Amino acid sequence: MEKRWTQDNLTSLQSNILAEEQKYPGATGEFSWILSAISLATKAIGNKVRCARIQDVIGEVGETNIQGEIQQKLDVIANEIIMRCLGDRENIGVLASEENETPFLLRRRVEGGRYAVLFDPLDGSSNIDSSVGVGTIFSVLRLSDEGSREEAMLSRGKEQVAAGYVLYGSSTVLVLTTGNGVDMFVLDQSIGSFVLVSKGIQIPPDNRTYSINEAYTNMFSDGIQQYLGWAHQNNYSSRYIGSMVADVHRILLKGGVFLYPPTTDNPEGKLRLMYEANPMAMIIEQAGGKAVAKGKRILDINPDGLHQRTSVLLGSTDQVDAVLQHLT
Ligand code: AHM
Ligand code: MG
Repeated sequence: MEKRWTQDNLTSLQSNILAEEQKYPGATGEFSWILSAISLATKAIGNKVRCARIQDVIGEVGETNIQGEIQQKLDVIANEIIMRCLGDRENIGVLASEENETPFLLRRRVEGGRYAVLFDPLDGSSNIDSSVGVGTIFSVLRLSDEGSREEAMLSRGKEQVAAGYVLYGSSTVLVLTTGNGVDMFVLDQSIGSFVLVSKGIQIPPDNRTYSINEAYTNMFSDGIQQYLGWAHQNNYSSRYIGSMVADVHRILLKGGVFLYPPTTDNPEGKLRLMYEANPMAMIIEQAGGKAVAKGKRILDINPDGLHQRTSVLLGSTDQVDAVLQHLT
């Protein structure tokens, strides 16, 4: 049962993590270090996002990233902030980003670098010039001893030890799971801290709302087109921001289903498995929902590359199942 927090019991992100760690004998406190760095980085990124058009942070830098996508100035700024905030954390061995072709090897395992942190520094950044909600997505994995730095982090999503996102929306919201439910924090600007507002979030069922870029309908499979036709006949509503963090956040709180299926242009899907689909899938599953791609649980996909793309179908279990019924 979701428990709501009030100002009467003010808990910061930091104290919540420390309290959670104390439940596990032998916990080393390593997460506190990683998550405090993520918290610092996202506060700094949020600050830049909120200065759009006041400072020179909007527009394209004239470069494309490894995905062949045009980089926005804020993509680059957000990436640099994360590198600066996480780069000196002693237990982070590897940092990998949507914006960098190869991951940064910070320190080897024998030097204490036990974790990889993978992130999309500013998801939905093509929306930034119209002040739409954008976000940072992150995934934390244990590094294996085997292989190159990239191979060492290519674990399935179900091996993630933590996942989360920060939505820079009308408020700045941090959603986090460490595999023990989903908690939500809101940045209280007056004290500069993420404050716990909701613990053990569960996605509500029975919300007939889908979130998909419906303009691509002719490029979707027959099954997806049939689902959309069925939804039109069955009193569905549609919400699509085009910023995954904002769309998924709405679904986490209100229910419904998010789809980014394969298209004829992107037959593997558009979204990235390791730092978009996997962390979102872990959050959604931890909140009682379902996340699949090509009929398979996203968290079970064996990755073959850091920037691998995947289709995404996630949300309330009943609404994901309603889509799957049309895909057989
Ligand atoms: P990005 O990581 O380059 O910002 O792209 C990912 C974004 C998602 O936030 C969003 O769900 C999707 O791209 C929207 O794509 P489209 O414009 O094709 O609907
Ligand atoms: Mg993205």
